[in-house]
Amino acid sequence: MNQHTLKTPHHNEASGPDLTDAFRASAAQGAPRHDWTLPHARALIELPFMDLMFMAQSVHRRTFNPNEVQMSTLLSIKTGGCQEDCNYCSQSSKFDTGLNATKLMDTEAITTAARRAKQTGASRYCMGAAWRSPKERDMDALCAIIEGVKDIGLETCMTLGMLTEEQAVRLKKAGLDYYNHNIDTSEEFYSEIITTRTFKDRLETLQYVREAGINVCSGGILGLGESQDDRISMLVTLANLPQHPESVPINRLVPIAGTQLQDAPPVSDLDFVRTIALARLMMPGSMVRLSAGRETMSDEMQALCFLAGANSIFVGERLLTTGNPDEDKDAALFARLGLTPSHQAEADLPDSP
Ligand code: SAM
Ligand code: DTB
Ligand code: SF4
Repeated sequence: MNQHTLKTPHHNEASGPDLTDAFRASAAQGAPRHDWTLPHARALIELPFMDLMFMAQSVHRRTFNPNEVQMSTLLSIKTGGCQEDCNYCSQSSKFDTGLNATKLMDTEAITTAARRAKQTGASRYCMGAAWRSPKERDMDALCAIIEGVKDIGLETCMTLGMLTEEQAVRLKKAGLDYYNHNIDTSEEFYSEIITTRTFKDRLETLQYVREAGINVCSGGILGLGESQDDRISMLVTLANLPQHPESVPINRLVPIAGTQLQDAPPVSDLDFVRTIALARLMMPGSMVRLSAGRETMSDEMQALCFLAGANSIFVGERLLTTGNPDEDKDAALFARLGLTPSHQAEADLPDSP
């Protein structure tokens, strides 16, 4: 690297190089750490944009092929009527969003949809349920669904709300590969967004999932009215878990009419890209998923997200209840950027404890 590749380190006159330099140096080398603090992470996200992008892309290339992006498909297996009050969500029964609530889908209907997804190139099938937590009476059906989707040759991921320790173990035994459970935002801002559960509840489920041996998928949403420090704090929590999540979805809020956040001011493109870069630097071995909100992103904006280290997306015309770019549009984007679908599973990656 020549002297113009990164901002010169700053020195504290009294005590020599300050700790920020140590964090910055280890981040530049892609060394995973679990002792992040807000000021040290802030010093990275506030780097000049070119330095931040260069650093994030350099770290990205140490572990990943920069021209490959993993693709997952989503299916809502139980829609609407949720008891939680997440104030961004179309599926909360606290808001009138015009959504029809459904029961848990039949295993056969799910496996039929999964077979179609496999044909379109997805390597993982993610199934979401609008539950606070699964009921014991649903567990047999959930296990049968996991077995059916695995038989098709797809990796399985579920997001069902909070789990008990026993439920996590049962899902693992049925063959579940990943569990998605987002912390959504910072601990400090959490109660502004959700009041029917706590940040601690979320962390507890993540611990059960990890202990059961299921790969962890956990991230959040930008555009909830949070500050930059809230975004940084959310990533500090994720990066300071005993093991980094294998997968970190970063969603841009899809504003839903009827919810409390229907008119939330959108997060700027460059602030979104900076947050992706910070996630890449703080969790260098994790897949960073550019999740909800791609319909509002230009090709150029998505290219910047991939340059910042995002390497996974959801494909297919629907997310859970909202739209996603259609397949032809994504195929054209991949062709423009010279990207190819990756089949690398996070679980195959070098450990980033
Ligand atoms: N009910 C389960 C739960 O909350 O964990 C699983 C489904 S929930 C819809 C999965 C995640 O989708 C949420 O944690 C949130 O991060 C994201 N999400 C939901 N609505 C969204 C929206 N309107 N825009 C962006 N992301 C959203
Ligand atoms: C995640 O972080 N994003 C996905 C997945 N995990 C389950 C869900 C996005 C939902 C977007 C709003 C909707 O379609 O209802
Ligand atoms: Fe329910 Fe999940 Fe939506 Fe919250 S995000 S209201 S828990 S479906």
